[in-house]
Amino acid sequence: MTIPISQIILHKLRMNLKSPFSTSFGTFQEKDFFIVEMIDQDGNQGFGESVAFSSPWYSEETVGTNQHVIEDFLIPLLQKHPVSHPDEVTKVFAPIRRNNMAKAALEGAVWDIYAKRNETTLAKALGGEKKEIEVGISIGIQPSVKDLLNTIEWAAEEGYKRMKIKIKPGWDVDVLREVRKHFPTLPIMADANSAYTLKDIDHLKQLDELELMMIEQPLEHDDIVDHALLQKELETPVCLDESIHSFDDARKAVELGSCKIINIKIGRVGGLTESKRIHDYCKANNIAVWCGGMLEAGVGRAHNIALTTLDQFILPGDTAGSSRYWEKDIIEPEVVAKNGMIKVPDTPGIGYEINRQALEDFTISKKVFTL
Ligand code: OSB
Ligand code: MG
Repeated sequence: MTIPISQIILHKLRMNLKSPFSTSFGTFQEKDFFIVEMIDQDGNQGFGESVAFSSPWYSEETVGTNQHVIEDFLIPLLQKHPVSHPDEVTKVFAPIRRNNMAKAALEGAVWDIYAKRNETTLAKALGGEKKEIEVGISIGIQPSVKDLLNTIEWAAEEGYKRMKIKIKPGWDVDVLREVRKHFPTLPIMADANSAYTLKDIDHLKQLDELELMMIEQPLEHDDIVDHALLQKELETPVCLDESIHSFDDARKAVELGSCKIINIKIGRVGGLTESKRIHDYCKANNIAVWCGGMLEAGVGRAHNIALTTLDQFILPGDTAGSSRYWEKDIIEPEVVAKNGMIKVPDTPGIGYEINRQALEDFTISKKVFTL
């Protein structure tokens, strides 16, 4: 039986991060993004969140390109091709190249509505069994080493299971040495967001003495060849983020030896169905995966939690609690991480209610599409 989608509502939101978040490519403070609301003929509501940012720094997609692609291409495809299972959405969207975050926002809403129609949780609909998930935290580039040490100490007290420290040239080996000195046994890793080239091999090799869990995306955002050369020279495992946009990207990177670990972001790979395919391939090939983050509001956070219940997500992800990012989130209850664990909700779909008042308060525009 097809899922009788009757309406899609695109909510454009603006939310302000509690504190600026800095990476090697730029700083985030105010965040504009889309929440997709989908309504079926039986009155079920499904929600998805686009993780595209306002500027094309992390990838080529933006809030603006999402709007164009969702309105002018993806919704018309859904109007023409009804689906009976969310896995079919990937095929319906296949004629459109890339634009994975736009696709994932709609696909996520279809998954939520599908789980609700079947009176099951999104986690179970995906095949996940964990009752709680382990999470870590991503710490942006700080004004000083002292600030970084203080933040790590706070995160350790909160119980986060691993600390990811953003690095860039000039804020890397020396800073991490200092961190290691103060926290000799803490699980730490580094994320470079493509700030280095192969010319930096000797510099990066110094990281090997610090026993990092991994280094994430040290080289170009679109590279898997140079990463394979780098991984041969480094003892520290390489984890790929930006370079992996699909199942085939993951397969090729693993075959080339470009990484030992993969960060799966639902938006970057075009949805939950593709995320699951990458997960299954990594499981069969003994590659550890974890769930990345894009400074999501509650809806995106809920999708990340559901995905992380799959069993090859053996490393703590970046899905910290709502209060790490927002004064007020758009879901109820908000996501709470206690001792680095998040309880997987057991009510149907994403398992969190939308806080309609908060959604409205953060809305800057809204558009309704009838199917
Ligand atoms: O590289 O994982 C990344 C934030 C924005 C863009 C890219 C990245 C990040 C993070 C933060 O590391 C993850 C989070 O806390 O949501
Ligand atoms: Mg990253």
